Amino acid sequence: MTLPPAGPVPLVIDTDTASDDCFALLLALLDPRADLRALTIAQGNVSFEQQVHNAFLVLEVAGRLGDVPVHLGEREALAGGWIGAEDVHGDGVGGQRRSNDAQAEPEHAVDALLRLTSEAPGEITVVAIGPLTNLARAVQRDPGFAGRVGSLIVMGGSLDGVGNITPHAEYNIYADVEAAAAVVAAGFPRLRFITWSPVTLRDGIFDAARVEAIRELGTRRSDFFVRANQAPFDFDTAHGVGGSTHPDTLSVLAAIDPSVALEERAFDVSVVLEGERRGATDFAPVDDAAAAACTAVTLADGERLFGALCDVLAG
Ligand SMILES: [Ca+2]
Repeated sequence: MTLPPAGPVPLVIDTDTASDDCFALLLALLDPRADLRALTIAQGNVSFEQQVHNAFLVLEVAGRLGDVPVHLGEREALAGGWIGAEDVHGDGVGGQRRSNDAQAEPEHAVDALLRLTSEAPGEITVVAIGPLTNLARAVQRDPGFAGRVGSLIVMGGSLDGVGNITPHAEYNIYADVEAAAAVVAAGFPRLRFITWSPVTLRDGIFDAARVEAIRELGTRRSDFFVRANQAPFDFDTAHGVGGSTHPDTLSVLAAIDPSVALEERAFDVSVVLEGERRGATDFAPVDDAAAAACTAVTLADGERLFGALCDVLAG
């Protein structure tokens, strides 16, 4: 039994800002249950500079420019290189451009993660909705980091071995496999997963009717959503998914609204580093929750997810 938090949940979101990341950020910026302390940008979906652009566009759309610091992080995976997903996301915002020239903080994302958790040990929920490079660097730099994170929610992996960038691997894990392995081995005291399959594919889909309902809200934010969501909606529906997928938004909602997780179970987890299953996540159920490495949401309330995002897009 998880009791609802007493006040707004202090959050840091580590993001590869494109499409669903943007909607997750809108939720974190506008839902009164969230107290977003910082954004940290990780290499991922689209080019790093485009991701930075998209983050400032989202702050503008939310009316929160200047309120939340943006810290730039790692531009390549731990092992070097960058695996993008521009075939899914386009530029991540449907060609929309920001009209502000706000600047990122001079402090690096990894330094910000270390500092913010030192200033409030045990209090901050980190929601990681991109590849885990920044988190892994923080773990490498400071062995005490993991113990200072109150809760780490990772969007990544699959409970049933179904991938989305290879037949076996989910994108966020695959885009920095070594980082994911370092994070799951780091001993975060409360590590929670929102996975691609089956949870996102069953509970995190916005079909055409939902997208139309958002369009009909008729606000700047709903227009932003519809345009930024078009490319992934087209990609996903062309690949047999019944709409666009929203695991990042679900991850943020899980941080601020425990009731969206209808069922959450304890697991041990390992990341496959070698061979054709490189980037796969092996989750093994554990009876003793206290001894488990993590939990994973196994059933989520998709209507609650849709409603929570509609609430902030309607404003
Ligand atoms: Ca993401």
